[in-house]
Amino acid sequence: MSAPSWELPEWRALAAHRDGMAGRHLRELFAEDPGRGSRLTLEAAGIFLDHSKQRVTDETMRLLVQLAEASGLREKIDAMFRGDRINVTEDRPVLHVALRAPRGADIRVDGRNVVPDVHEVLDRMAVFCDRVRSGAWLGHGGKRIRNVVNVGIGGSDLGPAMAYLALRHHADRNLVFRFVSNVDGTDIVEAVSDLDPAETLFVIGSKTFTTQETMANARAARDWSLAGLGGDGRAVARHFVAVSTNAARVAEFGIDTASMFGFWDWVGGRYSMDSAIGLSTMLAIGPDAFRAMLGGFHEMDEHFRTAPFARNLPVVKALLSLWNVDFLGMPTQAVLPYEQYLARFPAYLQQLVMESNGKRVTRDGAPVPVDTSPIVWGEPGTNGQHSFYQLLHQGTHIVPADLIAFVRPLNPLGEHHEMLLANALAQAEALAFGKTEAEVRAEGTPEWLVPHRTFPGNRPTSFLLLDRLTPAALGRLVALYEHETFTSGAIWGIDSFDQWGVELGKVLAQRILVELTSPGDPPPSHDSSTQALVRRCRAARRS
Ligand code: G6Q
Repeated sequence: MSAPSWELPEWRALAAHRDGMAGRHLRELFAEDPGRGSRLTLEAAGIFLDHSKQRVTDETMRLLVQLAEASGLREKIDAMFRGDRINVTEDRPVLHVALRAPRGADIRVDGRNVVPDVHEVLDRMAVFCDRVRSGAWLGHGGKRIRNVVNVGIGGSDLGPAMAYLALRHHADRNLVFRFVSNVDGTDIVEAVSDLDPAETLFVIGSKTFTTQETMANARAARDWSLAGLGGDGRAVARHFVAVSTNAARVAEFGIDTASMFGFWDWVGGRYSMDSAIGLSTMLAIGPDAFRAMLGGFHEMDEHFRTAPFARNLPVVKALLSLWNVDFLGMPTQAVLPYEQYLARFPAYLQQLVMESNGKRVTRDGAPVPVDTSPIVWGEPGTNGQHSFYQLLHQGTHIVPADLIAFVRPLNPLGEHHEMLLANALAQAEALAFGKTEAEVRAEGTPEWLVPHRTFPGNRPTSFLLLDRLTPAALGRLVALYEHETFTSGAIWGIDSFDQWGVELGKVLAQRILVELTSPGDPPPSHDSSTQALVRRCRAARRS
């Protein structure tokens, strides 16, 4: 087994290079090298990446690629695509790439080709979605389905909710979609308050079919549905379908397993929006557009699997992120889509990146002495410009940002799209080059205002430019970030596919639930703060 990345000579070479670059400003780097803006770019699978406004030189990129090579990235990519059990703590393969493999592909888990299974489920999903969309699938009272409510949380919610919004332009407008995730009753109450149970289909999405929040919401949905449909238990079959890997629990809940769409334990929750968990997406955009989205994913998979690292979009993006986090000491990462339909994309990426790489030990359990996942956050532009961009431009923290823009609008309207694009381009320019004191003075600014009106610049951005937000484009974009996340995790030597960090809170919540609802005062079993809060909640609810 190779040494951890931070012990490699390639890591030390990058640290020395960073020290040599200290104090260099993007203004100088661009002035010295006029070709930089067109050279430090990359294009693949319909995505153009301009990383010339990152704080890197050709030498930085060369050293970063050497680190990727020395850290065994090639072997790790091959192991994932081969179906090795790379999720070591859960002893599972990681094969979301099989979800979008073409029919004839051969990807094996324990000797069995899983691609035919994937297509069998996709075909069943297509038949079901066509029936609902055409009105052939009727509700219990004979009405056609007008509303679809996806019930799920985490990976069973963020992907479907993000994708529905992202692809809304391509969706059937005769269907209303709602997404319920939170165990806060408000979520489901508000989601169904204006819906007719006779026209409402629930998609219960849960890989395990045991998640507390989803099961509570699924039960509430069933109660609401049955109450509105005269209490006939047979109505469940017409108004509930399940997406899960757990047929036994689905049957126990009362959903016929004929109305269940399966997936497999080698699909992680946050990597599942292109599995049957995407049933609501397929209901919205139809089977053909869903397959086009899968085609986009697959295109990026193939690029990632085959392109040399220096020309490999996910690898280059991961290396830039590693450079910013571990060498330049910038722990956060903003994602700024200049596309309203991508409003939930930053939230989706928060889970993808931070649940995958928010880890502090290697796959062998040894502490990682360097920073791992960046803290991902963001909002669509131009809204963010009138809010937190102040900090991006003039704050004391430096926040690297991905700006994502599309050349062609989905809703052409006057000059709106040109204004949108102009703003995206202008922000990247302003963040990189800022405005010097001399420039501010030259505008006749009074001396006392000069520091306030100066922009330091040298704030790194990557600019991602795509043509149009189609289903295929969304597939390429999501796969880009999936593989970027994989690459970063591989270089840090961590398990990007488990999520033990969410367990402790779940266990404690179960215990506190009992204490909140027990008739007598519970014995002290917590720290004094938690204990007092439990007592206060109990007292307030009694009064
Ligand atoms: C994702 C995580 C997590 C998971 C949810 C829902 O990678 O595992 O967010 O998706 O906890 O789990 P279920 O789909 O099993 O309900």
